[in-house]
Formats: sequence, structure tokens, C-alpha cells
Amino acid sequence: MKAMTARQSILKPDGRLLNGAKSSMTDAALMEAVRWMLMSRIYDERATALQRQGLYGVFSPAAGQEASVVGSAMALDPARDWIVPQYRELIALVRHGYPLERLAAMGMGRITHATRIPEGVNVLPTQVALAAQLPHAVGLAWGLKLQKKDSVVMAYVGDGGSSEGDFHEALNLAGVRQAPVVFVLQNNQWAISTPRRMQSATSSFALRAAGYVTYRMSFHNTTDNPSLYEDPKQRDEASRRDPIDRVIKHLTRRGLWNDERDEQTRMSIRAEIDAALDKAASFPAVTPGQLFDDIYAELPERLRRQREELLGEGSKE
Ligand SMILES: Cc1ncc(C[n+]2csc(CCOP(=O)(O)OP(=O)(O)O)c2C)c(N)n1
Ligand SMILES: [Mg+2]
Repeated sequence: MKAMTARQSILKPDGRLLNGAKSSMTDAALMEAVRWMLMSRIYDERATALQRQGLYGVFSPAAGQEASVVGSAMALDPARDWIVPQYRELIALVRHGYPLERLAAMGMGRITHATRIPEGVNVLPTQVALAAQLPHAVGLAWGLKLQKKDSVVMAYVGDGGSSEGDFHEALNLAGVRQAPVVFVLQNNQWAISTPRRMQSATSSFALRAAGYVTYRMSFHNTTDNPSLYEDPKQRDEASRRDPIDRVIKHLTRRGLWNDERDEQTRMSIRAEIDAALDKAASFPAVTPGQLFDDIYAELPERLRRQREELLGEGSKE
């Protein structure tokens, strides 16, 4: 197998395909992809604005990475396959059937039954403890194989997460057990402020796992300020390769996109996001006692005591 050591891209900044390159996507798939990518970008803007108003928790945008997230997720059949995310692949989960309003409810602190993954939606929850999702992904894939299911698990990890022991353990076990799991390593050049060159001596993360070279075109999350460590030239260079701009320019050249369609698409996405956010905000706020729910079938003594202490002796809450 020839190792990939540089960015592979067939779509130029002006929306033209490289000479001789051919997209294997149908027009219908392209149109679907661009809508998911736009939805991701517009949701980033809305969630960030809400966070700045104190109405949303810490939020990690996907700006710049939409093509990796949407392109990989669209290879899956939601009825058959599974997604195991890190925390930046929100739109992949929505495409797979996790309702946006439930993800929004989680972001807005309504960590109640309102955020539950519905029965039959094949996704695991987002994971902030880096790479801890990967051994679970392998276990899930191994289990599906033992059950003779024709399913694959797609597990996401970042360049930073790939330095964790869990990453290497998971890949090794997947190899040994031939578990049907695809690891998508999104190398967005940063682990918060740690640049990719400080992360690994490897010439390419693709030597470790199926990789995408992309660029995080925003802050790490809403607590971060990249102007303290990012050279603005890097961002300018990445903006020229903005995945959404390139696909829209490509579709425009081919007569599949115009200003009217652009406006209509963005309007319908905004309406969908507004409805999800309104619904999320209407869920009841979490009460302190709920912190202890849905973790153990029966609370261990230590936690039972902590719960009592928090709520006050004899409280019924
Ligand atoms: C085990 C662990 N160590 C450290 C952190 C703190 N932390 C949160 S996000 C992050 C950067 C992760 O970078 P990467 O895996 O490249 O993903 P990205 O945020 O770039 O998508 C770090 C170090 C954590 N969440 N978990
Ligand atoms: Mg990263």
C-alpha cells in the first residue's frame, strides 16, 4: 500500500476539479453533502453566539472540517452502521438520526431524558476524554462481528487523541480481532494550541490510521483564543480551501447552484436550527439530584450519601 504523506485534494479553491480528476459522488449526493456541511457551519455560528450569551455550554465548532465529517458519515447506512464520535462530529450524529434538538438540549445544560439517544439510533455519546471512545468502538465492532451482522463502526479521533495509549490499544485489538471498525483520524493541525509537529514524529498520521488532512478554521472551543498561538497566514491559507466554498463554487460552475438556491437552503437550515434550539430550550432545566440519575441501576452507598448531602437530609428530590 502506498502511504499518503501529503494532503490529497481534487477540488481547487475556485471549485474546479484538478485536471483528470473525477468525483465518484452523484449530483444528488453532492447536493445532500453541501446541505449537511452548511447546516454544520450555521449551527456553529448559532451555538457560539448562544455560548457568548451564557445560554450554551463549552462548544467545539467543526468549521473547516465539514468535508471530513460529512463525507465520512455519508459512507454509512444509519440503519446498519454505527458512529462513535469524539466531540466535533455533531453533524455526523444528526445525519445518523440523533435529533439536533437533543444534541442542542445537551449543549444547553438540559442533561435529562431530553438528550437521550433514541432507541434504534446507532450512535454512542460524544466523548471528551481523548481516545477513551476507541476501545469501546472496537468492542462494539467485535460484538457486531460475533453476531454476524453486516455492520461497520466508524470511530472518530483527532491528531491529539492519537497520542493516547487508548488509541494504540484500540487499533491493535481491532487488527488482531479483524473487527469491522474504520478509524477516522482528523488531523486538523491542532490539539488546542499544540501544533501537529509537536504531536508526533510520524511523517503522516495516515501511516497510523485512515487519515484526513484538514484544518480547524475556528477556535478549539469557546474557551479558546487562537490569536495567541495561530499565525493568521495559516488561517488565510486554510480559508482558501474552505470545503463549503469549494463545493458551492463547483456546483455553481456546473449549473447546480445559484444565489436563489443558496438563500433558500440557508433559510431552510436556519428554520430547522431555530426549531431545534427552541425545542431544546423548552426542556426543563436540570435539578441537582439528576446528577446521580442514569449512572447506576442502584446507587452505591457512597454516592447515595453524597446525594443526600447535596440535597439535604430527608429531601425527597
Ligand atoms: C485524556 C485527555 N487529556 C487531555 C484532555 C484535554 N483536551 C481536551 S481537547 C484536547 C485537544 C484534542 O486535540 P485533537 O485530538 O487533535 O482533537 P481536536 O480538538 O483538534 O478536534 C485536549 C488536550 C482531554 N479532554 N482528555
Ligand atoms: Mg486536532
